[in-house]
Amino acid sequence: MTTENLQSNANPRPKEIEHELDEKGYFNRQKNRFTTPFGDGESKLPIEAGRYRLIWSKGCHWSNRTSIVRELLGLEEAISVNLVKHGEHGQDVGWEFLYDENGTDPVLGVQFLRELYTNAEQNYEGRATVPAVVDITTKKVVNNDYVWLTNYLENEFAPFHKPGAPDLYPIHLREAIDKYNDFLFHNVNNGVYKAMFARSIEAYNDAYNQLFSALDTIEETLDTNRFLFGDYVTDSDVRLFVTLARFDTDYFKYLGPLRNRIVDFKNIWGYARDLYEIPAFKNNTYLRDIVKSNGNKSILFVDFNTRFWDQIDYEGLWSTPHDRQTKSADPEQKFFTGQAGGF
Ligand SMILES: N[C@@H](CCC(=O)N[C@@H](CS)C(=O)NCC(=O)O)C(=O)O
Repeated sequence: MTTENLQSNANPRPKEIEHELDEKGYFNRQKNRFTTPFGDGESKLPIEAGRYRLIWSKGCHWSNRTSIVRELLGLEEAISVNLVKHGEHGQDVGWEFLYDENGTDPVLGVQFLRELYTNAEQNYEGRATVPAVVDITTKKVVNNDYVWLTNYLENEFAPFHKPGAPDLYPIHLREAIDKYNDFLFHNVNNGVYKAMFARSIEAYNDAYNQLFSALDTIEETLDTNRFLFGDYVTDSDVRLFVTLARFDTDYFKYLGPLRNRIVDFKNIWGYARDLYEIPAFKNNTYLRDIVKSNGNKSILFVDFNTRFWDQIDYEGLWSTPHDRQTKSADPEQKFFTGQAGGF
């Protein structure tokens, strides 16, 4: 795409460092703008197969969790997807449909994710983020509420689940899963960003300590549990996995000197590989894209990823055997489908 062409419908992207830092240098994430829930009733988004399109990006764990759950539940026919990425034109204009012919989403007919946000709200001023669920009939973003999106797919979209789909959000565990997800959000999922975006050493230290303390707690849980809630994968495991997949591959570059890597946590690392074996996790985890190498190798001081991304077999590493099944009373099954004895 030429710069001229780009400028005609692109808008500058609002910057986190201008809008999402408090006076003490702590990162405060913007609120999700489109939070209308899916479900029955006038004030909700109707549940219909083929009506919605999920926009996500390979590097973004907030959106990756939704793409994994969509495939785990067999919702590929009911909810279509497309990927966005950033252009290499040096302009900060946010997500573009660059995987598509002419850089245009074939269903929605737009080049920039931002267009779908402004279709929904003409003066939308926030960052146009993924995940974004777009109503194909109106070409408007209708939900970007990454907090609850996977839960909508698990509950409200149940009529479209494949036969034998896993129950990732069993009724009797919902309260506990919600609570755990909140812990994961503050300490791990957003915890990494609080450390990476902190602009005062005080804010950084707080976030860093919180993050590693949470990882220590998780390591302990996974010493006895195969997955966070025992023998079967739940929504919380998806949320933890997507951050783990980015830790030693990408986040380490911005986190500063690491106390330890994910591969140094015996239980967490085995657990991450156990999940990676599941096709829906593997198919939606683009390790090489996460590693991202966009630097220049020909100068002396080059970042680790740029030097080595083509020499490290990330997929091989993530596929090394583990013995996590020994921690389960139902070692052959990773999912509760409602058919087994109980959760
Ligand atoms: N919707 C949330 C979280 C989702 C999010 O931050 N997604 C990132 C990618 S991981 C994104 O789309 N960023 C685009 C941008 O900042 O322009 C937010 O507003 O902070």
